[in-house]
Amino acid sequence: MGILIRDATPQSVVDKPRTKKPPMYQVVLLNDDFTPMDFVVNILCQHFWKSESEATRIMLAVHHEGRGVCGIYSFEIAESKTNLVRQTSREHGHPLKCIMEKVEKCHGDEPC
Ligand code: TYC
Repeated sequence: MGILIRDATPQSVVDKPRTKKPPMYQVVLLNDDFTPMDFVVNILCQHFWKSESEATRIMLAVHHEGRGVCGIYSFEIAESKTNLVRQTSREHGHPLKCIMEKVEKCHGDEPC
């Protein structure tokens, strides 16, 4: 009789799906004292497909709380939108700051 060698891999690991969801990135606007409010609203409408009222809500959240999420995307899309916001702001002479952050955990009804 041969020797039975047991695989030490836990069943939970064996059962785990091998495909991992790609990481998602949120594009975030930061507040400053100089960028006009209507410029920020236009950015949100034109580049993030927000309605006028949703764009105004996000802009005011940034204004009062310091930052706000414009949307959640794959790395390439988030990078290109971040660069577009930065470039458009510079072209208009505004200091608007836009960053992208890896989404660590999805919560609530945020798309991820
Ligand atoms: N705080 C700016 C003002 O009072 C408005 C503003 C909102 C600027 C959002 C940047 O991401 C921003 N004009």
